[in-house]
Amino acid sequence: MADPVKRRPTTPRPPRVLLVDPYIARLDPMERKFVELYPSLGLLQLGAYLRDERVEVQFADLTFERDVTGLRRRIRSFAPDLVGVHTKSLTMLRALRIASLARAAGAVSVAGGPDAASRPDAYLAGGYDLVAFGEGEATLLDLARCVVRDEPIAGRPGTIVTGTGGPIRGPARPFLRDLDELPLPAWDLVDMSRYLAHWHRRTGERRAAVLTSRGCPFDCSWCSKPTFGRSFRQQSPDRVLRELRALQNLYDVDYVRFCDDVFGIHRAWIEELLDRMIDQRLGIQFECLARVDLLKPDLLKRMREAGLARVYVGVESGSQKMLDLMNRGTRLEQIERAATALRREGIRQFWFLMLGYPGESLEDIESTLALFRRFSPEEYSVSLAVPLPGTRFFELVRDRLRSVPKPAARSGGRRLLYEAPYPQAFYRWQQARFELEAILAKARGRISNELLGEIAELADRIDRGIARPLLARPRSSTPPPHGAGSVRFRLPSIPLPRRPFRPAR
Ligand code: B12
Ligand code: SF4
Repeated sequence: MADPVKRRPTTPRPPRVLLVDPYIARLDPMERKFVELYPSLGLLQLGAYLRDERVEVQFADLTFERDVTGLRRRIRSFAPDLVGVHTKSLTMLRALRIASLARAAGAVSVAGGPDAASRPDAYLAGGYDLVAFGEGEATLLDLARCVVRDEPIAGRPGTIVTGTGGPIRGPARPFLRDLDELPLPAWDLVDMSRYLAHWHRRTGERRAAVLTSRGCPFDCSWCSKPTFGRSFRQQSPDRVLRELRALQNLYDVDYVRFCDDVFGIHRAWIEELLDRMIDQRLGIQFECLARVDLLKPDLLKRMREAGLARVYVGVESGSQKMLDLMNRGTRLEQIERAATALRREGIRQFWFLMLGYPGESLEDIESTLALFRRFSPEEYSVSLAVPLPGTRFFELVRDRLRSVPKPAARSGGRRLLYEAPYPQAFYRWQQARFELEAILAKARGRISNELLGEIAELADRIDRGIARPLLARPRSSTPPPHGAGSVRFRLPSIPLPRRPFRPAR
């Protein structure tokens, strides 16, 4: 392909960039039930960075849209030089459609974000002029300038274009050295009031998302980390507090989701942040995703004092063998310690569990269920292992991948995507067992323990006497029926120690 930039006339004006988040909440089967809506932090950060460099930026946020009709109009009216689209596997098909809208309007289209970086060929073949990989700020600015100056893009750092002899991949761009230098996210580019109203309706809180770091040094075998790899950088506690205060002042935010891959990797850093939050009586509640090895009881106490209300915990499996196979780097004792401390502190716990990872036996599934029974987390998600391109898990099962009909690409990994140890129907039954277990836990105190025990035992008997003989047979080559692959569940009423959040002092 000719260099896409060659199509553009030379122009002295500032570049115009339209950032697009192709995610449409109402079309996401998971989000319809469990909506976690926040504007894309990556794009908000890119928008702020470009604007500081005198690029004209708009953001087409499809989150609350029905389809791409409004986007088509937006492209026509703004006439961007560059249309930059954020990609996740869930939104790939729509992202490809947007490339054709950009092309029709004569704009250069660039796909960035985790999915395009993991499988650039698919985006280039699907109509994108180029794919950006790695950290986006400097790359997108460079591209915008190249486009208006009519300079060639092929070979620029952080980009991939299609050349006559195959893809031309520029060198990787070094990461930004100091995250504190990034401007605050450009919240004004999206309609924050819609997000805040959404949260207020759902929870009574005004929620926003915040990132304090980029990357993760751990190495779980199923984790896709195409952008930051195993690198890890974090903002100073000062910078984080500045962002929190800005959200409070501008949008009256009272609850924050820290979106870091893993929150509080360095003990000294998190202690300093927590101390400041407590000292300054910030009064913002928060939730975060954490690893059980980092959630030490004394730290959790401090986190609760600073406003921690809920933690997403990557438990994944109740079998040490499986944790080791996943290269998770955590131990069952750490799960038990963290779950106990969370319960003691009255902090809600949302467990991520995974079924169907290669090597998982019936006994391993049973151990996971037993752990789940023991701790009854308030919320959980049991999903089927999804081999994401670019991961070791993907390479491991590459020859066992199942061809997925197109609409499934939109289903957000809700079905078995590879020939797992057992057929999908068996995993669906196992998911139902977790669901039953959660219902029984919820009913504790309202129904006699004897009856609850009998129901649980009946389910175990069905498992051993019917489900296993019928469903846990060696895989056949016939594809199992389509259907849900992930169950997320919320337990509203497990009694927790009553410790309402109050800023210290
Ligand atoms: C926080 C988070 C969420 C939050 C999103 C909050 C928000 N709105 O930002 C929530 C919980 C809502 C979420 C949901 C989902 N997530 Co998520 N999420 C993350 C997480 C942990 C951090 C994302 C983030 O903010 N990163 C920091 C920013 C700065 O980085 P970034 O977004 O990658 O953007 C940078 C570059 O990629 C690049 N860039 C990004 N876009 C573009 C566009 C252009 C044009 C250019 C040039 C550059 C560029 O520049 C940015 C700045 O440097 C990542 C893991 C990770 N580390 O990326 C997973 C991750 C992105 N999520 C993932 C998935 C699968 C999902 C879901 C599909 C899960 C599901 N089945 O429900 C949904 C999708 C819903 C949606 N809205 O699209 C996967 C994506 C894998 C893939 N190949 O698609 C990831 C990588 C996790 C993983 N390892 O599997 N997620
Ligand atoms: S799953 Fe979490 S802890 Fe493991 S590598 Fe990915 S981001 Fe890091």
